This record gives sequence, structure tokens and C-alpha cells, in this order.
Amino acid sequence: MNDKIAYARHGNVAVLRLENPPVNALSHAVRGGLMAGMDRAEADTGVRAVLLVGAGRAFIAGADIKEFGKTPLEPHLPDVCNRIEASPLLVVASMHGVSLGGGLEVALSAHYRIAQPDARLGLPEVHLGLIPGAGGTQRLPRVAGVEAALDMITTGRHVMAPEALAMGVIDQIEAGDPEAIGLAYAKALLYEEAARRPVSEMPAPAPVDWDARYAAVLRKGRGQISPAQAVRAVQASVEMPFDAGLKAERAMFRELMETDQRQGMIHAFFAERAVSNLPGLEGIAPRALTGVGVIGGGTMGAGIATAALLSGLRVCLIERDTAVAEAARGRISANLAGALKRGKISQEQQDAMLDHALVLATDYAALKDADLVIEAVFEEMATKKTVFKQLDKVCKPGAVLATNTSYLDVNEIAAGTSRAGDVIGLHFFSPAHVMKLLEVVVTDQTTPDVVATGFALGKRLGKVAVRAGVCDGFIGNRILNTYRSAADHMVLDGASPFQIDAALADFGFAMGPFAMADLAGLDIAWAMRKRRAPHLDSRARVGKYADRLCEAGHFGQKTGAGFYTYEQGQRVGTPNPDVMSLIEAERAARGITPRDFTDAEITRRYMAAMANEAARVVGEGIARRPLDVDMVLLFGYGFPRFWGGPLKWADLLGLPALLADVERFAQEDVFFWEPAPLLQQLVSEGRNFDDLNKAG
Ligand code: T1G
Repeated sequence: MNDKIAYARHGNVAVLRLENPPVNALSHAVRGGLMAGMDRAEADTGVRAVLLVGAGRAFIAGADIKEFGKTPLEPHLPDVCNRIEASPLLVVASMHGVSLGGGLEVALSAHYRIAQPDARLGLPEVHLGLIPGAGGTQRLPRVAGVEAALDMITTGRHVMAPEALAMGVIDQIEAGDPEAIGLAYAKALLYEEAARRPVSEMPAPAPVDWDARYAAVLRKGRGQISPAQAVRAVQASVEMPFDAGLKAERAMFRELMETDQRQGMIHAFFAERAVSNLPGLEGIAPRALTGVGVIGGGTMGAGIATAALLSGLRVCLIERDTAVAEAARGRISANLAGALKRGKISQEQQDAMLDHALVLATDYAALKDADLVIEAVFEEMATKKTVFKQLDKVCKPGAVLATNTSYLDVNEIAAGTSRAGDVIGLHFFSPAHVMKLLEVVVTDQTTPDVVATGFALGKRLGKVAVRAGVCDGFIGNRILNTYRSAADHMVLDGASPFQIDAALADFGFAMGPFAMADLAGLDIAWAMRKRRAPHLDSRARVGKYADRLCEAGHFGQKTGAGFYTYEQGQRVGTPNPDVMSLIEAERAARGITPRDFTDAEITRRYMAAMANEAARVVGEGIARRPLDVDMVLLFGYGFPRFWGGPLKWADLLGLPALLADVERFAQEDVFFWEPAPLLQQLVSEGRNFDDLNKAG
């Protein structure tokens, strides 16, 4: 035995309690302890049953992800599961908290399963680029049937105990101390002389149309391979004897373990947790957060207010007059109704938020007690400065004053107040109560405890908060502008917007840049181009065809036509036949002879531009670490999660190859393709972006 598994005996039941905080991950030591524990129980005279239970807040959260990529050490988890199942003793698992991945696989290797009412079960391996690798694809279909197993395994979704009971995955639900109710259940089974019930001996489940399922899951995965592989593993549970099915599952698991997608998704898993643990904030206490103020009740302001209400905060929303304030209440009410419909809140909670937690006002004096105020007024510097002057006057000392601007200079806004240290940017993404990304924009003056407060608010709102420095577009929009320009240049040189969108959909994006522009509204990018035009470097190449579309009133989905035309209420459009004539006219006016692009070249250029600009953003300190950029692109811009983010993608490609691409493209346009100094430095030092992440 070892210190990861505590052995105890209660009459004729031996208890193996997993003690591997924080979530009882199945590390090498835990696996060895379980094997030794089973040996000890079987050698312990008089013991007739074994109870498996987890200490702390979870049964078992799965295999130890920190061990992935290292040489797997025996005992391997499938062997531990088979050892448990083959025991001559009656094995019971008592589940609480989460039982995920290998955790559920261990429970399925027991003969009976009891769970707490709020226990959560799942096989989320596809979120790590894998499939269950310890019998989950073979045992789950036997207890729950193929349909339920395919749903759980290909989506990786968590299932609550009542649903798991209905599926046949667990046998009983009982509230109480997991060890106590597990013991009582084991003794009751012994009293009833219940037989051992190895899942592997249950009949193979009924087949389905495997090829159709495989094709459907592959399509839905948009380039991610493990969910479709899971279909083949479940197919093996039907078509092969159990042991052969296990071997087939293990072979597929090991194959996926070697893929870039597994590296990308594990990177995303740990980066999502690391990004809000900002180096330098250790020990810095955030300021109090009980009531927030929101200035402006338009789409963004109402979304921010909704997010705050949903997290239990009181909200005082300021609008210029009562009628506009009521319109804001209407938007918030509609947002909350959506949350109600999705089962996120109850009717009582919605009523309490609207009737008590939300206060509407037209006088800034109502903000005198607010701990933090976020302005979401018109994106115009003078307007913002006026708002901050009023906030400076009415807000209590120590209140945090935040702007939701998406590109204006937060240093300049802060300089207009008497308390620059209390000013911060909190850049939400629309819809603010749904999108998980929050850029916490830190000025030269923002004090560390105000930064900590920004992150505390992000955590409270369930956001992925990322620290950003001040520049035009901060992290996400600045990089977006660059890779959108790369797409623009390819259109001018011969590619069509539709080919570019299709190529990037194949790469894994939910939408290509032109379809995304139609969704966001072409007028937004148009306004940005007009704003930037006076400051634009004369060497910059900017297409005019999108301006022509806007001048004709085509703003994308909101007007029914943009790069694509949209039938009434349709969100997927068809290529707009007028677009190519606009592009061809512009190429002719510029004297460009269009050339062909392959999908591969389109993707390489698009990604090279993105990664090169991301390297600049990290090199300039606008992003603290490469993983910060990865999380911004994942949670704010639909970057494919299985690549881990643009800088993880760059590491997987290899930085020398990326730099070679950038240098080759620079021969055509040295202004746009100037290699980022950080990229050059890392290549010369033989390092990569992950080395910087590890350095913190
Ligand atoms: N391995 C190692 N560390 C883990 C872990 C795991 N499986 N799960 C969580 N942690 C760490 C996490 O990094 C963090 O560490 C701390 O625990 C708290 O996590 C063979 C191959 C369990 C729902 O995919 O979904 O089994 O930052 O901040 O929000 O078929 O963590 O404190 O140092 O997320 O309460 C399958 C992944 C693995 C579950 C808890 N299992 N984990 O969420 O806290 S593959 C999973 C989660 C597998 C087998 C296959 C969540 C959670 P630190 P947290 P949380």
C-alpha cells in the first residue's frame, strides 16, 4: 500500500479510500495503491466485499493529466480496472463529486455503484483529444446501451446522478457520507447474497449504423478526430469479444495520445486554469465586490449587467432617461429569460434579479456605494472622458472605475481622473453574459489590487480573464486585424472570400473570416477602417471591396446581404454573386493579375500572420505569456480548441518553419510580414512558446 490509498476494515467489508488531493487523479502511485489494496483485501481473512471511495471533494477526476506525454508506468489503468472487476470479492463504488474519465472507468469495473444525488459522471476524454482508454468504451455500452454511450463519450458531457441511474450506469442514489452509505450498501448486498456482477460479462449491446454515426460525429467535430474514433471503439464493444475490444480501444487510445490534437487540447486544459493565475498577483487581495454599477444599457451594458446579476451581484444601471432605462431593463429581462429557458436559473431567481438586485437610475449619485463601475457607452473618447469625470466625482474612495472600450486608450481615459490607479479596462465580448472571454486591460497606473479585482470579477462572472496591456485592439482585436488583413491581401491577389472561408472551416474554425464579418456586421470593420485611415502607414495594403459593399448598404446578416446573402431568418448564407465583380474590378484597378491559391497556402498564410502578430503582442508585453494569447483566441475568436491556440499551433508546426514562412512572405510585402523579434529570438535560441509559458 502507499499513502494514496487508505485501507480500513469494517466487519466483512474492506474500504479502499483514495487520498490524492485535490481531485483523486489516478496517478501512478494511486494505481499502484489500488492494486496493492485489492491484494490486501483478498488476503484479509473474513473480508467478503471491498468499498472504493474518494476522500475530499471527488470520487476520482480521471487519469492524472499531468502524466500525459510521459512514459506510461505500470500498473496501467486498464489493468487496474480489470484487476478490480476480476476480484472474487464483491466490489462496490461509492461516488460523490465528480467521477470522470478513468474515475468512471474504475467505478464501472466495480460490481455495484451508489452515488450522491449531486454526483456528476462522465467520460470527457474527447475534450483532451483522446477517447476513454481503460475500458470505458467497452463497459459503458454494456450497462447503458450504445445510444447513451455514444452520446456521453462523443460529447464528453457530464451526466448527473439521476440521469445516470435512469441509464443504468449506477444502481442507487443516496445522500449522506459517501463512505457510510457505501458501507451500508455493501453490507446490504452481502446480506442479500448479491452475486458479483462483472460488467465485462454482460451481453454485448445492439449495433447501430456505425459508418453513418462515424460520419456524423466527424462532421460535427469540424476536424477533431477523437470523437469519431470513439465511435469505432464503441463499435468494437459490439463486434468483438470483451478482451479484444479492450485491446482495440487501447490501440486507438495510444494512437490518439501521440497526436498534435492531444497536445493542443491538454495545453488548452492547463492554460485555461493558468491564465487567470497572473504571475505577480500572488498574495494581492482584491477589493470588495458586492454591488456594481453599469453605465449604459445598450447591448453591451445590458449584457454586462445580466452577467453580474447571474453571478449574484447587485447592479445599479445608469441611463440618460427613464424611457431608455426601461428599454435596458427589457434587454436584461430578455437575457435572463434566455438563462431561464436554458435552465441556468429558476423563475424565482429571475424575478429576484429583476425586482431587487437590479436598480435603474438616471442620476450618477445612485452609484455612491458601488464597489466597481463599468461604463459601456458610445465608443468615442470625449464621451468616455465625460463619463469618467462624473464617476470621479460621485464614486466612493476605493471604487474601481472600469471601461468596456474595445480599442480606445485606457491610459488616456485614466489620465482624465484624479484616481488613475483605480482605473482599469474590462473588455467584454458580445453577448457579454454568454461569451467567456474578458480582457482585463491594465494601464501604466492601475494598482495591483485593482488588477486583482478585475480578475476576481472575472472569476465571479465565470469568465476566462486575461490580462492585456494598452494598445489599439489590446490582444484579440489587434491580432484579428492582422489575420483579417492577410485574408484581405489574398483576396486582392486571387483567392475568393468563399474559398478562404471554406479552407479555414476545414482547419477547424466554426466560421471563416468573411462569414464572421457578416455575422458581426460589416459596418463595424468599416468604421474601424475609417477611424484608422488617417493614421494608416502608406505601405499598408487595404482592400476597398468591403467598403463598396457597405456603401451599398450591405452590412451582412443584419441587412440580409454582405459577402453572403441570407434568406429571411437564415444564419447560413450563400455566396453573394455581386462580391466577385467588386473584387475583380478592384484587382484590375490595382493592376493585379489574380493567381490561384491552394487551401493549404491560404491556411498557412492566415495562421502565419496570426502567429507572427501574436508573437509581437507577447514580445511587447501586451500579453503576459503565449498561453494568454492562446486563451484569448480560443474563448473570444472561435479558434479551434484542438490546436490549443495560435501559439501552441506554432509550436506544433515548429518555429523554424513558421519563421521561414514569414520570411518568404516578407519578400512580397516586407511591411506586413516583418518577422516578430520574439519569433526570431526563440528560433535563434532553439526555444519555443511553451518554454516561455513554463518560465511564467
Ligand atoms: N489530472 C490532473 N490534475 C487534475 C485533473 C486530472 N484529471 N483534474 C483536475 N486537475 C487539477 C487541475 O489542474 C487543478 O490543479 C485542480 O485539479 C482543480 O481543478 C484513462 C485517459 C475535475 C471538474 O478530463 O474537468 O481519465 O490548477 O481548477 O473547476 O480513460 O478539473 O489547482 O494546480 O479544474 O472544481 C479525464 C478534468 C482525464 C477531468 C474540477 N478527466 N478535470 O474542476 O477545479 S483523461 C478529466 C476537470 C482519462 C482515461 C482517460 C476539472 C474538475 P491546480 P479545477 P474545478
